[in-house]
Amino acid sequence: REAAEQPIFFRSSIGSFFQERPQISNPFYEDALLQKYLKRNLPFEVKDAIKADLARFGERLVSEVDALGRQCEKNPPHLQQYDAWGHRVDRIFTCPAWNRMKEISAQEGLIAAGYERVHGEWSRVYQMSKIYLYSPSAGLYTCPLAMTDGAAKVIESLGMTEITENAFQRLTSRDPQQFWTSGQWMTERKGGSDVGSGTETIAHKQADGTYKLYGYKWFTSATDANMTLTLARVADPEGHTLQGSRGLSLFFATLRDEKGELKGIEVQRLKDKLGTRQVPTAELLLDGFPAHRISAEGRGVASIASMLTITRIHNTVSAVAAMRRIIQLGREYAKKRFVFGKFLKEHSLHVQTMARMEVETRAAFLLMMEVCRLLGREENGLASPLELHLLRLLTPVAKLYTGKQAVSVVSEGLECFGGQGYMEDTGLPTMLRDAQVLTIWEGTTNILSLDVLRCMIKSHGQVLEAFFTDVKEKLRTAKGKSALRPAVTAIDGALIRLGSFVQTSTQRLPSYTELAARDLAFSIARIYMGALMVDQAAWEGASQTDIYATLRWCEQDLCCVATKEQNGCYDSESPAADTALVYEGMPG
Ligand code: UCC
Ligand code: FAD
Repeated sequence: REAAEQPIFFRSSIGSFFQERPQISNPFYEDALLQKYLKRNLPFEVKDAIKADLARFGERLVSEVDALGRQCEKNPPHLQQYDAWGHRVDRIFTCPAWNRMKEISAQEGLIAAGYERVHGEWSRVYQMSKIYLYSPSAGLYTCPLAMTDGAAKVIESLGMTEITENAFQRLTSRDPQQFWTSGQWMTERKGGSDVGSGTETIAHKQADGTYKLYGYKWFTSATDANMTLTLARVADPEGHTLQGSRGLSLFFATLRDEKGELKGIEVQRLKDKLGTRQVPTAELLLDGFPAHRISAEGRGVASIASMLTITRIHNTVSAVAAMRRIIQLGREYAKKRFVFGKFLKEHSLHVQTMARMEVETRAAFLLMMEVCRLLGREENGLASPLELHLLRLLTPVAKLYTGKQAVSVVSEGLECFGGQGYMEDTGLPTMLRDAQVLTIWEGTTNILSLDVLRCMIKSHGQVLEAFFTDVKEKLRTAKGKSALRPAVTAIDGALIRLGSFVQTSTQRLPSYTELAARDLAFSIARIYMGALMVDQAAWEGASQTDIYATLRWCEQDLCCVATKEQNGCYDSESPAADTALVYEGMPG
């Protein structure tokens, strides 16, 4: 017991101890795995330029961007619907920091880099590495960027026309004065997943070949965008439309006229959201919104699919980036926080908790990079058929799995700061709120699991064959490394179980496979991530930590689909049992 000469808590004196806050430093230099990935994979001629740019950008993030991101959270957008004299004006106000993010995004070429293709097949790895570093500091400006990238991809894929060429130049511009962002309006009140039956918006053809759209878009994010891509049903001269997906066409439109006024749009309200509060997300009434049809009639969903690929990859990048940032902050904090006689860093149980988060993040990072690499190869005409199948399969797999991981890792990460992790003004709760959306928008976990089935069925199994071939190849190259043997054995075993499940399930009803879809997608994710980790750890430049992380990852249940005999729950009796379980005690 120390005898206090003077009380330290009295009147205005609030004690002398203040916990030091966690600080970020250059996220590029702090990211050992990113650096190893670039060192291992980038060809000599591009390595130095990319690394130098990422290191410079990392400094800019710390010195300038991170504070702007915080401003975006603290000053959310607001809507002015009427002016003082009662005129409907529908102006969305965003804070200066949000507007500055737009300029920075253009200057840094965050979209341009993907389309200039200066680094050939590595252009996407370069661009996405930059966005990965940017994301946790960006105040969710990554949301409009994702949709902007997606729109550029759709325009490029459909072939440039007189109407879309200017838009493409702007979406991919490095000049802040020229740069445009795009929205992506698919969701209506009846359905965001089920777009085919949910879309009520009708397009009426005008004499000049353009259209006017009438409908209600229930979620439109970053509605401060310059343009949008959206879906609607073309009405015939009698006003009839075709229902279902086959009735949907894709439209391009700019939002405002020369005076900056919205054209044929009423902003009904801004959404009151759990997170993503930095982003203006609106409900829009389209009341004669002028638009151009850019897909063939009835090919709307198929034409917007390339956008979904890009935005789902961005979602993955944001998920992995959030995990990486919470670990960077958490480990820095653990060096400063002193409890029970030592720093948190010296409490093995605490470090074990963070090590588990690190294993998740490493696996997710490698999957993210693989998808970006495949995208770059596809866009540069270098992808083999096997790689094209993998890109199609791994895009939804990566989105659905990393979204779930991000919620769990970021939640654990908040706990690493104790009560402070729950305090708004630390900025930490924002990370959890913003992680939660990653599992919902751009397709929920179940919808993406069904997308995995869709691509397996549509390719007549070739997508899955590519998966098996590639995993086996990755394991083969690592078989000589004795330290990795337990991991290789675990993946081998999981692959056999998955293979036999797929074999038996093809003889069953589609409803059986549908019930297994989520477990199947999770199994594909875990096995593929394991294979990527083995591959990384088998590299001659790998470190002991790569091996350790791989072994830890492969300790989990890598194949979580099961047949009835293995207590699987996908047969014809399961839905009734599930329903009884869920609805027990609920009247009606
Ligand atoms: O949430 C949104 C924006 C959020 C803000 C941006 C954040 C970005 C991340 C930033 C991080 C910070 S925008 C709304 C997103 N909405 C969705 O993702 C919709 C979810 N629902 C689906 O994905 C459904 O599966 C649908 C809508 C695609 C299902 O439609 P259908 O019409 O029932 O599907 P079909 O009939 O199976 O497919 C129609 C065609 C087929 O091609 P064809 O006709 O040639 O046989 C499919 O193969 O579309 C093709 N298709 C695809 N192709 C469908 N999905 C895909 C796909 N994923 N890839 C390639
Ligand atoms: P529902 O389809 O009603 O889903 C409810 C639940 O049912 C989910 O758990 C889902 O997985 C499950 N489910 C649905 N169908 C099936 C099935 N066949 N089998 C098994 N389970 C199923 N949309 C846009 O178009 N543009 C935007 O800019 C945009 N911004 C958004 C911003 C935010 C912050 C949020 C939260 C959403 C945004 N959305 C946007 C909408 C978003 O894409 C949809 O909310 C999402 O796709 C889910 O659709 P839903 O809300 O209709 O959910």
